[in-house]
Amino acid sequence: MTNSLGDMQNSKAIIIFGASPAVNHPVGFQHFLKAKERNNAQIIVVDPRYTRTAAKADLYAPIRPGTDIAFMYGMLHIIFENGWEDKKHLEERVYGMDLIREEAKKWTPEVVEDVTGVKAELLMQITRVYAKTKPGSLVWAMGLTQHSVGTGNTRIAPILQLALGNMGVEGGGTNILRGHDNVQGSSDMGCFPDSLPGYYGIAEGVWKYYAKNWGVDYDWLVSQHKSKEMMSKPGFTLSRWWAGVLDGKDGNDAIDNAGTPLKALVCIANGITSTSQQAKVKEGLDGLELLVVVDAFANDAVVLTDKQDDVFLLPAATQFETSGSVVATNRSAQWRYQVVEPLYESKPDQEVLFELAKRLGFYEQYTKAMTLRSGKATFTWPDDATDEIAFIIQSIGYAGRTAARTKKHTDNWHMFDEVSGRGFGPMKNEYYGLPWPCWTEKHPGSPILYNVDRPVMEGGMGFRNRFGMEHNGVSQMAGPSVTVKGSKVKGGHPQITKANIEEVLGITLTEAEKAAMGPSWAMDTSNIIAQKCMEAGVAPYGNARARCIVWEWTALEHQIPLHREPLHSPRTDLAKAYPSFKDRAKHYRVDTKFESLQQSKDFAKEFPVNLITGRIVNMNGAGIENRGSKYLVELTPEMYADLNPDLAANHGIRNGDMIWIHAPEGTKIKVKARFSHSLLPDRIFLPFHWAGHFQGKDLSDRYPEGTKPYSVGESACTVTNYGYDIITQIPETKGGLCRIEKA
Ligand SMILES: Nc1nc2c(c(=O)[nH]1)N[C@H]1C(S)=C(S)[C@@H](COP(=O)(O)OP(=O)(O)OC[C@H]3O[C@@H](n4cnc5c(=O)[nH]c(N)nc54)[C@H](O)[C@@H]3O)O[C@H]1N2
Ligand SMILES: Nc1nc2c(c(=O)[nH]1)N[C@H]1C(S)=C(S)[C@@H](COP(=O)(O)OP(=O)(O)OC[C@H]3O[C@@H](n4cnc5c(=O)[nH]c(N)nc54)[C@H](O)[C@@H]3O)O[C@H]1N2
Ligand SMILES: [Mo]
Repeated sequence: MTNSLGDMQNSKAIIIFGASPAVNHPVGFQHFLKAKERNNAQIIVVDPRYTRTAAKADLYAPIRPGTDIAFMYGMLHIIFENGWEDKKHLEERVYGMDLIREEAKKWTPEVVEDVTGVKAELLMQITRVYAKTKPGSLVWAMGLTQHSVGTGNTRIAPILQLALGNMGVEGGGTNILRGHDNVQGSSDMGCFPDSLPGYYGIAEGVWKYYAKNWGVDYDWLVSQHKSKEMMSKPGFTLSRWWAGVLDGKDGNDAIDNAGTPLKALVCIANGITSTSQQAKVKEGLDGLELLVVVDAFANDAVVLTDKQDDVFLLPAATQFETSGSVVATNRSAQWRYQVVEPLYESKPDQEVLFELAKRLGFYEQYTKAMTLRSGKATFTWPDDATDEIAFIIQSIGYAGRTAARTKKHTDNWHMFDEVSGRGFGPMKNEYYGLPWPCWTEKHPGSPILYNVDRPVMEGGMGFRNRFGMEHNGVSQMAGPSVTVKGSKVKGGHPQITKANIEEVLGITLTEAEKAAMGPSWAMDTSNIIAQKCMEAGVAPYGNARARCIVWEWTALEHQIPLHREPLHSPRTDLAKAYPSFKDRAKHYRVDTKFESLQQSKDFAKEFPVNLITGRIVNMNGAGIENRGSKYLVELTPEMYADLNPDLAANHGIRNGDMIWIHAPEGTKIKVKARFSHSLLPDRIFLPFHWAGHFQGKDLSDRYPEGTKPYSVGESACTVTNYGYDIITQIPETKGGLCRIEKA
């Protein structure tokens, strides 16, 4: 999120693609409604379903799933044709919009109507309102990401904002509504298969940086791995770990895992039942030698598997029973205080991990960094861990987010403005939660990314210089007129390194400073680079252009985002005209199909109905927490499918009938039909919060005694189709097909 929920109150137009904050972020949604009250903000919702969020909108477009890129090119087409783009912004702060402009030419309102199902008139009306009402905030969530083109979606959306000059301004920005509590924190902490904490990646130099700051031998780290080469190879993802167990046998996708299948799975706080292709997930679970689930509830994964031995369910304490820093959707930190001691025999997750490290023989190395710099005999959890993070993670500006500062913010919560995040009284000159980048211990945090109208010491900055100095002879630095307010350096400039700091900032370093300094701002634990930058009013990561082209992605055929039909498209003609990517070998260690699957069959003939999955307000994630609550279950006692009465009637289905939903993979689920006018007759909606049934079979006698939830049912993920994003491998849970029949 570039801005914040509070800042939405400054928006005059808000366009929401594939998110339903009224349901999924109901507290944050109040800021959207306040924008309406304060500024008469125009709210536009683009969603295949008429949601509760759409009910509050001024304009609503019932888009066909998986066609948002076409829709946004349609908007760009109209914007460029009418000259509504922000020309100065494009000239001085953006690179590569020409290619976008070329592509947009093809997307006339009529072509867009054919592909997206949204009437040309409506597209024009939406574009006019959004382009002419500024500042405009663009919001998205899972409706854009859970597609084979998810990454393309998340690139075209900022491009639209760049074209309109809506970046780096109050009330503007790209505002992605994050999911779980602290999910932003877990990404910052590197819960990825291809990065150490702080988005550093896993190249050798990064491992060495970490080894040094953890106080462990790099060679020891290498010795813990199968080989040095494997250390820099992305691991399996949560979406496809099971392919690692199935090992390419029986027609399953081939794997590349140093010659061995996966044998053990330790699952901490995740519903295995919320992952696509449950039949494969089940096979994966069954094939493991060891399954350990660390969870606060009896996670439904343990009933899905037929495995009898070596399945362990360890009782985790909840977040009320432990403490530490968490990160909100707008990059701000907050301290979470413990409310009660862990109940019964449960343990907080870190205790479980410490015990595991002891048994595996590396507890000392695992915890060493927490006492390394203070020289204390023992560490204090979680304070020393928080300070270790602040020390090491320079890459996104964690340096100023110490435990002490974070606690101070939480303790003085009432001293901050809800819209701007600015502090009052003793908290003056700080922004609530020190949203990153927070460059130094004196920096106030950055509430709005890329805002050049504020001094760096008040959260200002340009775009990051991440992609070199020039491309095709064009400078990637911001233009001469783009000077961050108060900066000593006029116009664009590169990121600051040890090699260029004296030249760019016009300063002379002492020998001692030079000796202490790291090679660049992102790996300078002395923090001298950042401090010198603050004195000069300069953002350490440079002042560059935002780019619309990812030139290094030639192999993946998508330097600019292009519309590509979902792997299972209801329009076989369009799947031919807009084919998916070439299949991708060794995508996070497993071969992944795109075009070969998409073009293999006329899926639409046998499976003509669009399958949409998502959330409801009284349930969360895989649902085990809520299905264990009598009162929440009463609101939705059983798993169901929403469908239009016209679609139902054509299949002889009445409201409340049980129906089968069949997927192209040959799997099926049995659920209750619920009539709904929120959907057009070509699509159905499934909430994904149930588990405990599998393809018509009730598995609920398998829950450990006393743990059976009040409601069990089919997981929607049993019928979500094969299909994964080309970069992130997120499953295509919002762009598949199905067939329905009365049960
Ligand atoms: N009550 C509740 N709140 C939650 C959660 C929960 O489970 N329950 N989960 C949390 C988590 S982890 C997350 S990630 C967030 C997710 O928050 P959201 O992304 O808002 O949740 P979803 O309901 O999955 O999807 C949002 C919308 O995308 C639409 N959609 C589907 N396909 C497309 C498409 O192709 N294009 C467009 N434009 N729209 C599409 C769906 O119809 C749906 O209304 O919610 C968080 N908040
Ligand atoms: N079809 C379909 N599938 C989807 C999605 C979709 O839209 N459609 N959305 C996807 C998305 S965005 C997400 S985020 C996932 C969500 O799916 P999951 O990540 O599976 O979501 P939760 O049910 O929130 O799982 C959290 C688990 O953590 C446990 N827990 C809670 N607190 C603690 C704790 O402090 N410690 C430990 N160890 N355990 C704890 C809970 O009991 C629960 O079992 O689903 C994904 N799957
Ligand atoms: Mo999520």
